[in-house]
Formats: sequence, structure tokens, C-alpha cells
Amino acid sequence: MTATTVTITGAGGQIGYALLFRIAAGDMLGPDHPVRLRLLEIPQGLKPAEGAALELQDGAFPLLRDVEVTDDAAVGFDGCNIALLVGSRPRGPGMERADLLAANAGIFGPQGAAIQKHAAADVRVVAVGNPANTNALIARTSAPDLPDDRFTALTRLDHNRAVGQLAAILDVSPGAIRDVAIWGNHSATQFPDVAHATVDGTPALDALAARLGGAEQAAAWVDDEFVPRVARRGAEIIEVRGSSSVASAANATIDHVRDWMLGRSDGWTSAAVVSHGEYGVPSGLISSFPVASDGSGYRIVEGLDVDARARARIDASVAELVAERDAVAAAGLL
Ligand code: NAX
Repeated sequence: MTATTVTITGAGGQIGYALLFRIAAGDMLGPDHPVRLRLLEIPQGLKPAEGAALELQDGAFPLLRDVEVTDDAAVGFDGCNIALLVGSRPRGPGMERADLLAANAGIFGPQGAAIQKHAAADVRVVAVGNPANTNALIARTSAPDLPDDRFTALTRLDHNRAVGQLAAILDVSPGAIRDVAIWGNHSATQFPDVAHATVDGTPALDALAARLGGAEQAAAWVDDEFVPRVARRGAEIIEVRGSSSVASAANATIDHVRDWMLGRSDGWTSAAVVSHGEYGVPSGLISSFPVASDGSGYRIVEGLDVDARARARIDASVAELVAERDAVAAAGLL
């Protein structure tokens, strides 16, 4: 089998370190699928990336064909089939949101252009670095010759967090839960939606009502505990752990790519993909939707009922995405 070339930006960082060994072990593309890794960093990040490359060698992974560390995007994206855009500029003290968007546009714009120029024709891209949806949009806009469906942003961690919370309250395995959805932005405005979710085939809302003593109690738990907890889980992890999510973010990135490349049979998942107007989300925005995959690409699950409360929450998160897009455009960066 031909090796797949996976480029990881920010590979010298924390999520990069958690990703590399799982990719090399075959967790992302399958136990028979050889991989070639390209670790793209900025000059300050080269040493940790080089150290990780030494450790990859020491892992003696049978599937790992080759590892290259570089700070040159032309080399890093050369022949790339899967681009994991993890490296980004974090928010510094006193930094305004507009400054953060601009700093990241300066990263994701050139990377999008380099992907168009140097990557393989079948390249697929996922933005992990925050603000992930808008960073993906910037990369997408900088690669106009590539199709829309090659560009995604990661909301799978939010999706997995939602499944984890449901599994915990219902005391079931996460594997029993299907068809949770994350809508909107990967931010505190996101809408984790259980309206269509099932637990071992039973509607999740019925299972919650049985567990919590009634439909009213179930609705209150969803609105007052579940939605805010999932949306703010990143902050909770920082409070408890003293550092942001790393292994769970790497795990979600692997889930996102595996389902995208290989397909999934057990219901839908969530990913931020380019809208073509589905569910009233403005065309061109990269927003999270429920998505299905047969391995040929992510497809937005259409035709779901969206009630007035869900509509309002989706609209609020999409309004934030529009504001991010407009801020970047106003600065001449889109
Ligand atoms: P780290 O600060 O540990 O690593 C970031 C790495 O990126 C550094 O090694 C840095 O040198 C490198 N880098 C910076 N600019 C670069 C560029 N232009 N080209 C290549 N590399 C570059 O952060 P880490 O904990 O790994 O997090 C990475 C990103 O993931 C952050 O933006 C973070 O906010 C984001 N996250 C996104 C999540 C999601 O669900 N979408 C969840 C986890 C995480 O918060």
C-alpha cells in the first residue's frame, strides 16, 4: 500500500506530541496503512519537533516510512495528503480578539496557499489551532483552486465531550450513544444538541427523563448543565489540569480524520465544514454540523427538525462566525 503523507503543523507543541505517536501506530488510518510524517514548525519550535522525531525512531513503528522536520511550508506540505493544522498563535495578555484573528490569518493564509501549491491533489485539511473555524476559512480562501470539501475544522472534541457527558449521566458506555450534534463555532457559543440522539436505540431525551424523574427535569439538565458544561469544558480542563486539553484534542483529531477517510457506519458525527446554505448557515462559512461519512467525504446530514430554541442557539453561534469572518475581511485578510 502507498504511504499517506501527513503534515502536522505545530508538531513540536503539546497536541503535536500527543498526535504523532498515535498516527505512527496506525490509530488514524488503520493498522495496515503506512504513513510518512512531515513536522512543520516555526524556528523556535524545531528542537521539540526534532526531539519528537528521534522518539518516533525509537518507537520502531512498522507503519512509519519516514519523518521530516522543517520550518519551510513548501517542504512541509510537499505531497501532503492530510494536513493537520495545529500550530497557531495563542491569545497573549491584553490581546484583543481582532489581533488574535489577524495573527492567525498571518499563519493560516500562507499555509492555505502553500497547501494549494505543494500538496497532493487529494489533500484534506483540518484546522485544530484556534480560532479553528475561522482559521480553516482563511486557509480555504487562500487555496481557491481546491474544492470546498477539502477544508474542515475540528469540533469532534466538543462532540466527544457531549457523548461523554451523556454516557456519564445515563451510566452507559459512550458506544451506546448515537447522533449527538455540535452546531456552530468551536467556542463557548457552540450548540451541543441531543434532540436527535439515541441511547441503545431509545431517544436520549426519553432515557434522560427516565433517569432524572421526568421530561421537565431532563430538559432542565440539558439546558442548565449539559450545554454549558460541554461548551465550557475546555476552561474546566484548564482549571483542573492547569493546562489546556491535549490528549483528548489529539484523540478527537484522530477520530475526525479516521471517520473522514475511512467512513463510519454508526450514525453521524460532528465536524465544521463549508456551508452551502444548509440550515440557514450563510454559504462559505465553516460551521459545525452533524455530518455523515462513507469515506469519500463528510456530508452534512440534512432534513433534521430544528425547533425554535435550537434555532436561536444555532443562530447565535453562527452570528459569532459571521463576526469573525467580517473582522478578518475588514482587516483585508480574507
Ligand atoms: P502548543 O503551544 O503546545 O503548541 C503549538 C505549536 O505550534 C508550538 O510548537 C508552536 O511553535 C507552533 N506554531 C506556532 N505558529 C506556527 C506556524 N506558523 N507554523 C507551524 N507551527 C507553528 O499548543 P497546543 O496545546 O498544542 O495547542 C495547539 C492549538 O490547538 C491551540 O491553538 C489550541 O487553542 C488549539 N486547540 C483546539 C482544540 C479544538 O478542539 N479545535 C482543542 C484543544 C486546543 O485548545
